[in-house]
Amino acid sequence: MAPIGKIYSYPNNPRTFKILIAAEYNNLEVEVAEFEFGKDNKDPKFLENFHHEKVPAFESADGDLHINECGAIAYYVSSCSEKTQLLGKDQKETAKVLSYILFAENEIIPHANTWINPILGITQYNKAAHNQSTEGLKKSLKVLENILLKKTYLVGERVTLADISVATALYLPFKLVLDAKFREGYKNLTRWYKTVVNQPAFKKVLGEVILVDVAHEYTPPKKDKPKKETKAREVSEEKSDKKKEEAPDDLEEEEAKPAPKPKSKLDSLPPSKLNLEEWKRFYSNNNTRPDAINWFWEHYDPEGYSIWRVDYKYNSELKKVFMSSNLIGGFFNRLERARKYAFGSLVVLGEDNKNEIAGYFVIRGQEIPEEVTDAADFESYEFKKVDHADPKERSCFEDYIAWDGHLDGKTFADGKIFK
Ligand SMILES: N[C@@H](CCC(=O)N[C@@H](CS)C(=O)NCC(=O)O)C(=O)O
Repeated sequence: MAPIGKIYSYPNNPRTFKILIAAEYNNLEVEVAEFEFGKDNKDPKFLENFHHEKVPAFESADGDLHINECGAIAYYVSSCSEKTQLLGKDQKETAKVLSYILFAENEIIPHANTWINPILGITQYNKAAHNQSTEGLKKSLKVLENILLKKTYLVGERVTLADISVATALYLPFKLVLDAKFREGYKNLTRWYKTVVNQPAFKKVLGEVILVDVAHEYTPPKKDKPKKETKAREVSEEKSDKKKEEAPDDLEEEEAKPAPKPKSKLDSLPPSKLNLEEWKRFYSNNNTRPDAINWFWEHYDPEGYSIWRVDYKYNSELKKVFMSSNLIGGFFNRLERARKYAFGSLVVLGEDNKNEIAGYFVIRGQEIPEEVTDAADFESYEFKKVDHADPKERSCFEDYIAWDGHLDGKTFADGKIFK
Protein backbone atom coordinates (compact mmCIF):
# COMPACT_ATOMS: atom_id res chain seq x y z
CA MET A 1 0.00 0.00 0.00
CA ALA A 2 1.35 3.45 -0.89
CA PRO A 3 2.04 5.74 2.07
CA ILE A 4 -0.49 8.53 2.61
CA GLY A 5 2.30 10.91 3.50
CA LYS A 6 5.58 11.51 5.19
CA ILE A 7 6.49 12.46 8.76
CA TYR A 8 9.52 14.57 9.61
CA SER A 9 10.68 13.99 13.16
CA TYR A 10 13.43 12.48 15.30
CA PRO A 11 13.51 8.87 16.53
CA ASN A 12 11.32 7.84 19.44
CA ASN A 13 9.41 11.11 19.61
CA PRO A 14 6.21 10.32 21.56
CA ARG A 15 4.36 12.97 19.52
CA THR A 16 5.16 10.95 16.42
CA PHE A 17 4.15 7.68 18.10
CA LYS A 18 0.63 9.13 18.30
CA ILE A 19 0.48 9.54 14.52
CA LEU A 20 2.02 6.16 13.73
CA ILE A 21 -0.35 4.34 16.09
CA ALA A 22 -3.35 6.06 14.50
CA ALA A 23 -2.04 4.93 11.09
CA GLU A 24 -1.70 1.35 12.38
CA TYR A 25 -5.31 1.32 13.57
CA ASN A 26 -6.44 2.48 10.15
CA ASN A 27 -4.13 0.12 8.26
CA LEU A 28 -2.48 3.09 6.61
CA GLU A 29 1.14 3.55 5.90
CA VAL A 30 2.94 6.74 6.87
CA GLU A 31 6.52 7.08 5.77
CA VAL A 32 9.05 8.27 8.33
CA ALA A 33 11.45 10.50 6.40
CA GLU A 34 15.19 10.40 6.82
CA PHE A 35 15.65 13.55 8.78
CA GLU A 36 18.34 15.11 10.89
CA PHE A 37 16.62 17.01 13.67
CA GLY A 38 18.46 20.23 14.49
CA LYS A 39 19.66 20.62 10.91
CA ASP A 40 16.95 19.65 8.43
CA ASN A 41 14.16 21.40 10.35
CA LYS A 42 16.09 24.67 10.08
CA ASP A 43 16.61 24.27 6.36
CA PRO A 44 14.90 27.12 4.40
CA LYS A 45 13.34 24.49 2.10
CA PHE A 46 11.65 22.83 5.09
CA LEU A 47 10.50 26.22 6.36
CA GLU A 48 9.00 27.10 2.99
CA ASN A 49 6.46 24.34 3.60
CA PHE A 50 6.02 24.34 7.35
CA HIS A 51 5.11 27.14 9.73
CA HIS A 52 8.07 26.59 12.01
CA GLU A 53 10.99 24.38 12.94
CA LYS A 54 9.04 22.14 15.28
CA VAL A 55 8.48 18.47 14.64
CA PRO A 56 6.63 16.29 13.93
CA ALA A 57 5.66 17.81 10.61
CA PHE A 58 3.61 16.03 7.96
CA GLU A 59 3.46 16.20 4.18
CA SER A 60 0.68 14.38 2.33
CA ALA A 61 1.64 12.05 -0.51
CA ASP A 62 0.11 14.39 -3.11
CA GLY A 63 2.14 17.27 -1.68
CA ASP A 64 -1.03 19.31 -1.11
CA LEU A 65 -0.98 19.31 2.66
CA HIS A 66 1.84 20.43 4.92
CA ILE A 67 1.02 20.60 8.61
CA ASN A 68 2.65 20.94 12.00
CA GLU A 69 1.05 19.97 15.33
CA CYS A 70 0.98 16.30 16.17
CA GLY A 71 -2.69 16.46 17.25
CA ALA A 72 -3.75 17.83 13.86
CA ILE A 73 -1.59 15.31 12.01
CA ALA A 74 -2.97 12.39 14.03
CA TYR A 75 -6.48 13.72 13.43
CA TYR A 76 -5.85 13.86 9.68
CA VAL A 77 -4.39 10.33 9.63
CA SER A 78 -7.35 9.09 11.67
CA SER A 79 -9.80 10.64 9.23
CA CYS A 80 -8.08 9.17 6.16
CA SER A 81 -9.97 5.91 6.48
CA GLU A 82 -13.72 5.93 5.93
CA LYS A 83 -14.13 3.03 8.30
CA THR A 84 -12.16 4.64 11.09
CA GLN A 85 -13.36 4.21 14.64
CA LEU A 86 -10.68 6.46 16.04
CA LEU A 87 -12.79 9.61 16.00
CA GLY A 88 -15.85 8.24 17.78
CA LYS A 89 -19.20 7.19 16.40
CA ASP A 90 -20.82 10.62 16.03
CA GLN A 91 -20.07 14.35 16.27
CA LYS A 92 -20.50 14.35 20.02
CA GLU A 93 -17.93 11.60 20.45
CA THR A 94 -15.61 13.34 17.99
CA ALA A 95 -15.82 16.46 20.15
CA LYS A 96 -14.92 14.35 23.19
CA VAL A 97 -11.96 12.84 21.34
CA LEU A 98 -10.77 16.34 20.46
CA SER A 99 -11.07 17.40 24.06
CA TYR A 100 -8.68 14.60 25.10
CA ILE A 101 -6.22 15.47 22.31
CA LEU A 102 -6.13 19.00 23.69
CA PHE A 103 -6.07 17.78 27.31
CA ALA A 104 -2.95 15.76 26.50
CA GLU A 105 -1.34 18.73 24.73
CA ASN A 106 -2.17 21.33 27.36
CA GLU A 107 -2.61 19.55 30.69
CA ILE A 108 -0.16 16.65 30.44
CA ILE A 109 2.74 17.24 28.07
CA PRO A 110 3.91 20.64 29.40
CA HIS A 111 4.00 19.36 33.02
CA ALA A 112 5.60 16.09 31.97
CA ASN A 113 8.28 17.90 29.97
CA THR A 114 9.16 20.24 32.83
CA TRP A 115 9.51 17.22 35.12
CA ILE A 116 11.40 14.94 32.75
CA ASN A 117 13.53 17.14 30.50
CA PRO A 118 16.05 18.09 33.23
CA ILE A 119 16.45 14.37 34.02
CA LEU A 120 17.30 13.77 30.37
CA GLY A 121 19.67 16.73 30.34
CA ILE A 122 17.51 18.60 27.81
CA THR A 123 16.66 21.62 29.97
CA GLN A 124 17.96 23.10 33.19
CA TYR A 125 16.46 22.06 36.49
CA ASN A 126 14.50 24.61 38.47
CA LYS A 127 13.03 23.45 41.72
CA ALA A 128 10.04 25.79 41.76
CA ALA A 129 9.14 24.77 38.21
CA HIS A 130 9.69 21.10 39.08
CA ASN A 131 7.33 21.31 42.05
CA GLN A 132 4.74 23.11 40.01
CA SER A 133 4.92 20.56 37.21
CA THR A 134 4.69 17.50 39.47
CA GLU A 135 1.65 19.00 41.18
CA GLY A 136 0.14 19.99 37.84
CA LEU A 137 0.64 16.54 36.39
CA LYS A 138 -0.81 14.83 39.48
CA LYS A 139 -3.89 17.03 39.16
CA SER A 140 -4.38 16.05 35.52
CA LEU A 141 -3.80 12.38 36.31
CA LYS A 142 -6.40 12.52 39.10
CA VAL A 143 -8.92 13.77 36.54
CA LEU A 144 -8.17 10.73 34.37
CA GLU A 145 -8.11 8.40 37.36
CA ASN A 146 -11.68 9.43 38.25
CA ILE A 147 -12.92 9.16 34.67
CA LEU A 148 -11.38 5.70 34.28
CA LEU A 149 -13.03 4.38 37.45
CA LYS A 150 -16.05 3.46 35.36
CA LYS A 151 -14.63 3.28 31.87
CA THR A 152 -12.34 0.95 29.96
CA TYR A 153 -11.53 3.54 27.28
CA LEU A 154 -11.78 7.31 27.37
CA VAL A 155 -14.49 7.75 24.72
CA GLY A 156 -17.03 5.08 23.82
CA GLU A 157 -16.33 1.38 24.07
CA ARG A 158 -13.16 1.04 22.03
CA VAL A 159 -9.77 2.67 21.53
CA THR A 160 -10.01 6.11 19.92
CA LEU A 161 -7.54 8.84 19.19
CA ALA A 162 -8.34 10.07 22.72
CA ASP A 163 -6.65 6.99 24.24
CA ILE A 164 -3.80 7.19 21.75
CA SER A 165 -3.15 10.88 22.50
CA VAL A 166 -3.26 10.55 26.26
CA ALA A 167 -1.30 7.27 26.40
CA THR A 168 1.51 8.56 24.18
CA ALA A 169 1.66 11.75 26.27
CA LEU A 170 2.18 9.48 29.30
CA TYR A 171 4.74 7.23 27.58
CA LEU A 172 7.82 9.00 28.99
CA PRO A 173 6.27 9.75 32.40
CA PHE A 174 5.41 6.06 32.91
CA LYS A 175 8.81 5.02 31.61
CA LEU A 176 10.79 7.41 33.80
CA VAL A 177 9.00 8.93 36.78
CA LEU A 178 5.56 7.50 37.55
CA ASP A 179 6.99 4.62 39.52
CA ALA A 180 5.42 1.66 41.33
CA LYS A 181 4.80 3.65 44.51
CA PHE A 182 3.26 6.55 42.61
CA ARG A 183 1.06 4.19 40.60
CA GLU A 184 -0.56 2.85 43.78
CA GLY A 185 -2.54 6.09 43.89
CA TYR A 186 -3.55 5.78 40.23
CA LYS A 187 -4.79 2.22 39.85
CA ASN A 188 -7.47 2.92 37.21
CA LEU A 189 -5.14 5.01 35.13
CA THR A 190 -2.42 2.34 35.31
CA ARG A 191 -4.85 -0.44 34.37
CA TRP A 192 -6.07 1.59 31.40
CA TYR A 193 -2.50 2.45 30.32
CA LYS A 194 -1.42 -1.20 30.44
CA THR A 195 -4.52 -2.20 28.49
CA VAL A 196 -3.97 0.26 25.66
CA VAL A 197 -0.21 -0.06 25.26
CA ASN A 198 -0.67 -3.81 24.93
CA GLN A 199 -3.00 -3.49 21.94
CA PRO A 200 -1.27 -4.80 18.79
CA ALA A 201 -1.25 -1.41 17.02
CA PHE A 202 0.43 0.24 20.02
CA LYS A 203 2.89 -2.62 20.37
CA LYS A 204 3.86 -2.40 16.74
CA VAL A 205 4.98 1.19 17.21
CA LEU A 206 6.13 1.24 20.85
CA GLY A 207 7.42 -2.30 21.26
CA GLU A 208 7.29 -3.74 24.77
CA VAL A 209 6.37 -0.87 27.10
CA ILE A 210 8.12 -0.81 30.45
CA LEU A 211 6.81 1.01 33.51
CA VAL A 212 9.54 2.31 35.78
CA ASP A 213 9.99 0.64 39.17
CA VAL A 214 11.79 3.43 40.96
CA ALA A 215 11.52 6.93 39.53
CA HIS A 216 14.53 8.52 37.89
CA GLU A 217 15.47 11.75 39.56
CA TYR A 218 17.34 14.80 38.47
CA THR A 219 20.91 14.71 39.72
CA PRO A 220 22.83 17.93 39.28
CA PRO A 221 26.00 17.45 37.28
CA LYS A 222 29.00 18.00 39.53
CA LYS A 223 30.18 20.79 37.28
CA ASP A 224 27.13 22.91 38.18
CA LYS A 225 28.00 22.98 41.86
CA PRO A 226 31.37 24.43 42.77
CA LYS A 227 32.32 22.72 46.03
CA LYS A 228 32.40 25.71 48.36
CA GLU A 229 29.04 26.99 47.29
CA THR A 230 27.44 23.55 47.62
CA LYS A 231 28.73 23.11 51.13
CA ALA A 232 27.41 26.51 52.19
CA ARG A 233 24.04 25.73 50.71
CA GLU A 234 23.86 22.33 52.34
CA VAL A 235 24.48 23.89 55.75
CA SER A 236 21.93 26.63 55.29
CA GLU A 237 19.39 24.17 53.91
CA GLU A 238 19.85 21.94 56.92
CA LYS A 239 19.42 24.91 59.25
CA SER A 240 16.28 26.23 57.72
CA ASP A 241 14.01 24.07 55.64
CA LYS A 242 11.30 26.57 56.34
CA LYS A 243 13.26 29.41 54.81
CA LYS A 244 13.81 27.24 51.76
CA GLU A 245 10.10 26.69 51.38
CA GLU A 246 9.49 30.41 51.56
CA ALA A 247 12.06 31.40 48.98
CA PRO A 248 12.47 28.59 46.47
CA ASP A 249 12.87 30.97 43.55
CA ASP A 250 15.95 32.66 44.94
CA LEU A 251 17.62 29.37 45.60
CA GLU A 252 16.77 28.07 42.20
CA GLU A 253 17.98 31.16 40.42
CA GLU A 254 21.28 30.51 42.07
CA GLU A 255 21.17 26.86 41.04
CA ALA A 256 20.43 27.74 37.43
CA LYS A 257 23.54 29.90 36.99
CA PRO A 258 26.06 28.18 34.73
CA ALA A 259 29.09 27.25 36.78
CA PRO A 260 32.60 28.01 35.60
CA LYS A 261 33.95 25.24 33.37
CA PRO A 262 36.00 22.91 35.59
CA LYS A 263 39.49 21.91 34.57
CA SER A 264 39.49 18.24 33.67
CA LYS A 265 41.23 15.79 35.96
CA LEU A 266 42.53 14.20 32.80
CA ASP A 267 44.74 17.23 32.16
CA SER A 268 46.87 16.29 35.16
CA LEU A 269 47.66 12.74 33.95
CA PRO A 270 51.30 12.08 33.00
CA PRO A 271 52.00 12.96 29.36
CA SER A 272 51.30 10.23 26.81
CA LYS A 273 53.08 9.26 23.61
CA LEU A 274 49.66 8.95 21.92
CA ASN A 275 48.58 12.35 20.69
CA LEU A 276 44.85 11.94 20.20
CA GLU A 277 44.53 14.95 17.90
CA GLU A 278 47.25 13.55 15.67
CA TRP A 279 45.52 10.16 15.66
CA LYS A 280 42.21 11.73 14.64
CA ARG A 281 43.92 13.59 11.80
CA PHE A 282 45.77 10.47 10.64
CA TYR A 283 42.61 8.37 10.79
CA SER A 284 40.67 10.97 8.74
CA ASN A 285 43.31 11.41 6.05
CA ASN A 286 44.57 7.87 5.43
CA ASN A 287 43.27 4.43 4.54
CA THR A 288 42.11 2.78 7.72
CA ARG A 289 43.54 -0.59 6.65
CA PRO A 290 46.42 -0.98 6.98
CA ASP A 291 47.78 2.58 7.40
CA ALA A 292 45.68 4.10 10.19
CA ILE A 293 45.48 0.83 12.12
CA ASN A 294 49.26 0.38 11.98
CA TRP A 295 49.74 3.97 13.07
CA PHE A 296 47.38 3.44 15.98
CA TRP A 297 49.13 0.38 17.40
CA GLU A 298 52.57 1.96 16.91
CA HIS A 299 51.52 4.96 18.98
CA TYR A 300 49.05 3.36 21.41
CA ASP A 301 49.89 3.96 25.07
CA PRO A 302 47.98 1.49 27.30
CA GLU A 303 48.97 3.35 30.44
CA GLY A 304 47.76 6.74 29.29
CA TYR A 305 44.66 5.44 27.48
CA SER A 306 42.12 2.64 27.69
CA ILE A 307 39.92 0.96 25.09
CA TRP A 308 36.24 0.33 25.79
CA ARG A 309 33.72 -1.87 24.06
CA VAL A 310 30.39 -0.04 23.94
CA ASP A 311 26.97 -1.66 23.48
CA TYR A 312 23.59 0.04 23.43
CA LYS A 313 21.45 -1.44 26.23
CA TYR A 314 18.09 -1.24 24.47
CA ASN A 315 18.79 -2.77 21.08
CA SER A 316 15.41 -4.52 21.04
CA GLU A 317 13.72 -1.08 20.94
CA LEU A 318 15.56 0.11 17.83
CA LYS A 319 13.53 0.51 14.66
CA LYS A 320 14.79 2.08 11.43
CA VAL A 321 18.54 2.11 10.79
CA PHE A 322 18.62 5.87 10.24
CA MET A 323 16.86 6.36 13.58
CA SER A 324 19.54 4.31 15.33
CA SER A 325 22.13 6.36 13.52
CA ASN A 326 20.48 9.57 14.77
CA LEU A 327 20.61 8.15 18.30
CA ILE A 328 24.37 7.77 17.97
CA GLY A 329 24.59 11.33 16.61
CA GLY A 330 22.66 12.63 19.63
CA PHE A 331 24.93 10.76 22.04
CA PHE A 332 28.02 12.19 20.33
CA ASN A 333 26.59 15.72 20.51
CA ARG A 334 26.18 15.33 24.24
CA LEU A 335 29.76 14.11 24.59
CA GLU A 336 31.14 17.48 23.54
CA ARG A 337 33.18 17.86 26.75
CA ALA A 338 34.90 14.54 26.05
CA ARG A 339 36.05 15.43 22.54
CA LYS A 340 39.57 16.36 23.66
CA TYR A 341 39.96 13.07 25.54
CA ALA A 342 38.24 10.41 23.47
CA PHE A 343 37.90 8.86 20.05
CA GLY A 344 35.09 6.49 19.21
CA SER A 345 33.37 4.52 16.52
CA LEU A 346 29.77 3.43 16.99
CA VAL A 347 27.99 1.54 14.26
CA VAL A 348 24.53 0.27 13.47
CA LEU A 349 24.49 -3.43 12.60
CA GLY A 350 21.61 -5.20 10.90
CA GLU A 351 18.64 -3.76 9.09
CA ASP A 352 15.41 -1.82 9.65
CA ASN A 353 13.45 -3.21 12.60
CA LYS A 354 16.28 -5.55 13.56
CA ASN A 355 19.40 -3.65 14.35
CA GLU A 356 21.81 -2.93 17.15
CA ILE A 357 24.33 -0.29 18.12
CA ALA A 358 27.84 -1.24 19.15
CA GLY A 359 31.39 0.02 18.91
CA TYR A 360 34.55 1.08 20.66
CA PHE A 361 35.93 4.13 22.41
CA VAL A 362 39.53 5.03 23.14
CA ILE A 363 39.57 7.18 26.27
CA ARG A 364 42.29 9.08 28.12
CA GLY A 365 43.10 7.45 31.47
CA GLN A 366 41.96 4.14 32.90
CA GLU A 367 38.45 5.07 34.06
CA ILE A 368 35.45 6.46 32.25
CA PRO A 369 35.80 10.17 33.00
CA GLU A 370 32.97 12.48 34.00
CA GLU A 371 33.24 14.12 30.59
CA VAL A 372 31.65 10.90 29.33
CA THR A 373 29.48 9.83 32.27
CA ASP A 374 27.86 13.29 32.42
CA ALA A 375 26.28 12.85 28.98
CA ALA A 376 22.54 12.45 29.50
CA ASP A 377 22.37 9.18 27.55
CA PHE A 378 25.54 7.60 28.94
CA GLU A 379 23.37 5.26 31.03
CA SER A 380 21.86 3.83 27.85
CA TYR A 381 25.21 2.33 26.86
CA GLU A 382 27.26 -0.40 28.48
CA PHE A 383 30.99 0.37 28.56
CA LYS A 384 33.36 -2.60 29.08
CA LYS A 385 37.10 -2.13 29.25
CA VAL A 386 38.98 -4.42 26.86
CA ASP A 387 42.45 -5.88 26.95
CA HIS A 388 44.26 -4.32 23.99
CA ALA A 389 46.83 -7.15 24.06
CA ASP A 390 44.22 -9.85 23.42
CA PRO A 391 44.43 -10.61 19.66
CA LYS A 392 40.67 -11.25 19.41
CA GLU A 393 39.80 -7.91 21.03
CA ARG A 394 42.39 -6.14 18.89
CA SER A 395 40.98 -7.52 15.70
CA CYS A 396 37.39 -6.74 16.71
CA PHE A 397 38.40 -3.16 17.59
CA GLU A 398 40.07 -2.86 14.17
CA ASP A 399 36.92 -4.10 12.40
CA TYR A 400 34.83 -1.53 14.21
CA ILE A 401 37.03 1.37 13.19
CA ALA A 402 37.50 0.11 9.61
CA TRP A 403 33.79 -0.54 8.95
CA ASP A 404 34.56 -3.13 6.30
CA GLY A 405 32.64 -6.33 5.93
CA HIS A 406 30.86 -8.01 8.80
CA LEU A 407 31.36 -6.88 12.37
CA ASP A 408 30.85 -9.54 15.03
CA GLY A 409 29.40 -11.56 12.15
CA LYS A 410 26.68 -8.96 11.53
CA THR A 411 26.13 -6.65 8.58
CA PHE A 412 27.35 -3.08 8.85
CA ALA A 413 24.49 -0.66 8.13
CA ASP A 414 25.76 2.75 9.23
CA GLY A 415 28.28 4.30 11.55
CA LYS A 416 29.59 7.48 13.11
CA ILE A 417 33.02 8.46 14.32
CA PHE A 418 33.47 10.53 17.47
CA LYS A 419 36.52 12.67 16.80
N1 LIG B 1 2.62 21.62 19.66
C1 LIG B 1 3.61 20.97 18.84
C2 LIG B 1 4.89 20.92 19.62
C3 LIG B 1 6.01 20.33 18.85
C4 LIG B 1 7.34 20.44 19.58
O1 LIG B 1 7.47 21.11 20.63
N2 LIG B 1 8.31 19.78 19.04
C5 LIG B 1 9.65 19.83 19.59
C6 LIG B 1 10.23 18.43 19.63
S1 LIG B 1 9.17 17.32 20.50
C7 LIG B 1 10.54 20.62 18.63
O2 LIG B 1 10.47 20.41 17.44
N3 LIG B 1 11.35 21.52 19.13
C8 LIG B 1 12.29 22.23 18.29
C9 LIG B 1 12.18 23.69 18.44
O3 LIG B 1 11.50 24.15 19.38
O4 LIG B 1 12.81 24.39 17.63
C10 LIG B 1 3.10 19.55 18.52
O5 LIG B 1 2.33 19.03 19.28
O6 LIG B 1 3.46 18.99 17.47
